[in-house]
Amino acid sequence: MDYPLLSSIIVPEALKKLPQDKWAELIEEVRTCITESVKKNGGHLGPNLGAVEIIFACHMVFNLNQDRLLFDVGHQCYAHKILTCRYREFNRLRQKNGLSGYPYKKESDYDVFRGGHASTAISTALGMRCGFDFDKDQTKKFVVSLVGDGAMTGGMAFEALNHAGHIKNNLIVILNDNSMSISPTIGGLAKALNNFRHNQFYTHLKKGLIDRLKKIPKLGHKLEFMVNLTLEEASRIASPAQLFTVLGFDYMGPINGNDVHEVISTLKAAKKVKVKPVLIHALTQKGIGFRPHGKNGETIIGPHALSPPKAKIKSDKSPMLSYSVTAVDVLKQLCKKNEKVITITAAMAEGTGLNKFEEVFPHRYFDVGICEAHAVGFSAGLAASGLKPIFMVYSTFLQRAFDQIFHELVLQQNIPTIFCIDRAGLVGDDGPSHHGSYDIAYLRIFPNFVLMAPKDGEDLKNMIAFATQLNTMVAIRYPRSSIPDRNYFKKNYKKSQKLILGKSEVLFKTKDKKGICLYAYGSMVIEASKAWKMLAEDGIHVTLVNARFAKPIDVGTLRRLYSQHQSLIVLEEGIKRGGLGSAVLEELNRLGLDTGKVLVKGLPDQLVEHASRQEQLQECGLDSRSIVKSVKLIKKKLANKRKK
Ligand SMILES: Cc1ncc(C[n+]2csc(CCOP(=O)(O)OP(=O)(O)O)c2C)c(N)n1
Repeated sequence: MDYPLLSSIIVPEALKKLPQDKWAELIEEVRTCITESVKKNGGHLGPNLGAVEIIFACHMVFNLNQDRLLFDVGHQCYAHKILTCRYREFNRLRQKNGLSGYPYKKESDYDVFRGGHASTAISTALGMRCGFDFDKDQTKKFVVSLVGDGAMTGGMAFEALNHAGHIKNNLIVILNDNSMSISPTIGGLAKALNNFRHNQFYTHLKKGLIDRLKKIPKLGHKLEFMVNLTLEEASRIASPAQLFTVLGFDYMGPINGNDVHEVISTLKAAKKVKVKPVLIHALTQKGIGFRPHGKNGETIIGPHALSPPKAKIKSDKSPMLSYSVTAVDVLKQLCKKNEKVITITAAMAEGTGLNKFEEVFPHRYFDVGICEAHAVGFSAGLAASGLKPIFMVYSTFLQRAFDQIFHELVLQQNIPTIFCIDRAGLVGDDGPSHHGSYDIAYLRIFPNFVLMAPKDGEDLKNMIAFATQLNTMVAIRYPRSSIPDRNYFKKNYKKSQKLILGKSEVLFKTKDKKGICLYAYGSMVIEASKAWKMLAEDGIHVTLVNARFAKPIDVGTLRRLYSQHQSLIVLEEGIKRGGLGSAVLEELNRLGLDTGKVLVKGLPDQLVEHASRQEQLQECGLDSRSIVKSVKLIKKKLANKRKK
């Protein structure tokens, strides 16, 4: 693909020299560059196409080598990457060693904060703005944050707005309002924004009146001013403007966020406001310029790409079901039998598959918006009223609700709530902001939590049903991956064992007296099983255990396995520090046993960058081949020891 205008911009500042009559052409190049890359690599097409003009305008109005542009979530920053001279690498977006799908400071100084989670950018921008005020050389720097209407519904965004109104400095917030989160935005704010968006009457009335007044000689301009003022005031009474002005913001808008000239003139006006934060309300269209059938009519990309891509499982050859889809199927069955079951999502109905549940049970489903902390509090309330809430949530986003897990659930002692934790483990191309690395470690510390992970669809089904019978808090984690073939484990090992609280499932027991035991949790069972097969082909027979529980752990079986094997390898797709491996070490230590026999293989104490999930598993030594290597290495070491 040729990008003649983009290639002429050697440094981002050169953009300002681009003649106005070339702007539309450049914007078209940016859109093509985005679409071409997403077509190949997946990514957030809709939000990025919708934000091109706003980002272009920011580059025109601000000096972004001095001023700061912060992206909320960061999933809409592609135009910014392209305009900051990264368009050549853009075709490797989200690939191993390629560009990240989010702002990333290591890539460019124009990326201020690394992104991924929602509702954070007003806080960080306000902090920076205040920080600059401490240094006389930096007080003139502008700090701008670009926030979507979905992200604006998050608690942290509201907290930051509240604080910004109090601080009274010239923070600029651009509300990119496309009336969509991933699905349509939820809640009262969304409704107010939407009403305003559809209030064509107001906009037309104002424009028509002013155009006519302008024609009246002399008096026209005075009247125009008064009419403008009156209509502005009238609009404020029942509009989101009221919310933002009450909080202390200067509200500008609504403007057409896809009209570059309108955005530029509004940004220039915002720069002049000195003692108040400004909120620019920009209406944009998600996916604008998107041609689903390409220029020549060929289908280039599925419509879902207007939202973040669903759990596309690139590494798997067969069209197998994902854990997410299976979990929702199980919930639908369960719901028919148990009228107390209620499901909750925090704006991730599509990603978790819960939209399919809503189609069948709309009254047993809540989407609370991008508000995980609220979702946990809300679930606690549902449970306290006798229902069985099941919160379907990505592991990384549940982190938002750490204190609510403690205060609204654990502290209450009898609030049985279920978390179905999706994307638990490595997630592939979204990278470190989205890995579900920490849930085992941060849930294991709480009393009365039961932590489970299925090895396959049958386990998942049994675990969800089992969780609804337990009178406590339960977390079931599963990966961003397909479910193993339903006969896989039956074919290779004996019949699956009944699910009993705190009991693991021994799939194969070696007769080798100097044997090694693989103690695998959830998604690691399939990798361990593949390794088991490869090892068997080489004449090495290891014990294979499906741990099933990370809390309570199966101390009895572990003790037995410990005494019957030369070495125990714990495998988990979660952070090594504090995870299941730590739990095993703690228990063995408590029993006074030598923990030197135990090897813990899990996620490292560092960030794992974007790549495919399979590449990441390999990088972390968690794929079947790496497990084989570890077993052989231990065998060798043990043999050498015996020789000495
Ligand atoms: C804390 C958190 N929860 C959930 C998500 C998943 N997520 C990514 S983008 C998005 C929608 C954001 O909507 P909006 O801010 O309106 O931006 P748009 O995509 O519409 O431009 C969601 C829910 C997230 N990134 N962070």
